[in-house]
Amino acid sequence: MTNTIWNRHFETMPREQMKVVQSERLRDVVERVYYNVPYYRERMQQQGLGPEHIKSVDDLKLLPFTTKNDLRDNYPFGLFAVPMSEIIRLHASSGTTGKPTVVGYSRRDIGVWSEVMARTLTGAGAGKNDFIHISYGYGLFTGGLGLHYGGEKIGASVIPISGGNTKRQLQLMRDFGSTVLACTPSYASYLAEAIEEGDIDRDELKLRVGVFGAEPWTENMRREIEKKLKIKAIDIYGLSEIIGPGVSFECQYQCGLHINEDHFIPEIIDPETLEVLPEGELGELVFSTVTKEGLPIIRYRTRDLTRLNFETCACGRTLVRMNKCTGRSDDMLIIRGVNLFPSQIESVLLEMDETTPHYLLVVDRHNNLDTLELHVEVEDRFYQDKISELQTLRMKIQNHVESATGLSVAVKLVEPKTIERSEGKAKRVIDKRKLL
Ligand code: DLL
Repeated sequence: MTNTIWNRHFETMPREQMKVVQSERLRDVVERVYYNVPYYRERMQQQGLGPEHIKSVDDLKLLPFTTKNDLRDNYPFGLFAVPMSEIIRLHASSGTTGKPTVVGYSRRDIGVWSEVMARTLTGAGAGKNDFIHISYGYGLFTGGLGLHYGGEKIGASVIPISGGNTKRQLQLMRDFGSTVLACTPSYASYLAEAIEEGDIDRDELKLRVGVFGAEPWTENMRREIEKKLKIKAIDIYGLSEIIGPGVSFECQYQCGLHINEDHFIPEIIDPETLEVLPEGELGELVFSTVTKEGLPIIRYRTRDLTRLNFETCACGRTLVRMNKCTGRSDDMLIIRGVNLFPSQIESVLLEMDETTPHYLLVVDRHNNLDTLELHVEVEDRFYQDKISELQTLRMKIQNHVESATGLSVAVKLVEPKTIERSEGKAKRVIDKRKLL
């Protein structure tokens, strides 16, 4: 039988002992951020806190939160805790407006990332005899390289194909005999459809498991993918600010995602009151990284909504499990695996004087691929212009939005005052995607 636990010591550690490990590591990281990151030192001093006040994980609740905005305000490297000479990798993800969130890794951080990804892939049932077809994007996005390092660590044969060109993906999947597919769940559905309609038969492929994440997906979608692709579909979760993929992963039992809590300590808070909620309640997930060197982060508000389960799993792991994430406490959208805040669109429009800041985003899903349409009101004076000028303006908005967000978008210009005004919170998004 294949070994499905990569690091038995930490993954099956008695909970009391885990608390000791976490407390020791927490004391260490608090000291590191206090002395090396002025931002954290100031925040702690404002609260009258010093490293000596944090003795165990029970004191976590005393520490200040960190948000995406804090990262943006310290753009690009202001929260790094080691000199740049120690940073060997940078990644980035979308910020709420123009600036991305930048994350940096020391050599040891890359080692931790490989370790947690090795646990993830092993938990999914992958091993050194597998061929891992990685269709997550390579580049500033953490998906491709995260899976890549984990795949190499477990000794599998890694195929860094990245995204795009579905026909070629399927051809190579068949020719190389890929057994593990790593991509977003929506791309997995798309591939399943392409197989149904294309020249390659499912039975020519050796796929047996998929590791899917980077966006929310439902149990129905899982069943659909499992049926069509004839594989086991495993949910994997993570975020750039914490490390990338590798924060938590499902095991063969598919009953919650095990958090690598010897590295990332979770809490669940009420997003309104910011109070820590009792065990098992639904709320916003918060993480503190306790081993990261480059960008250690304290009480990071993920905005993802879920609940925690501390019971030992049938697989033997004692690592706390989080439920599948299905919602967020902010307005971030995930479109084709790319994170998008409506405010990013707004800031593009505000920079252009031909448009008004009234817009509407329409998100939909066709053939299992997300589509994005942007309706923009143009200034009155422009609406009187010739069609060709409106066409030029449309292309200009499209180019600006695409280069700011990295997403292709269909722009539709609408007459002034046609987008519904709201007295309360403006309705900027219509999300028609039915998560199957
Ligand atoms: O999406 C990292 C990743 C790559 C995870 C590949 C899994 C696989 P970001 O681009 O920073 O990082 O986006 C993080 O994506 O806060 C969630 O809202 C969402 N997300 C990630 N995984 C899942 C999942 C990567 N399994 C944001 N289910 C997170 C639901 C997910 N949402």
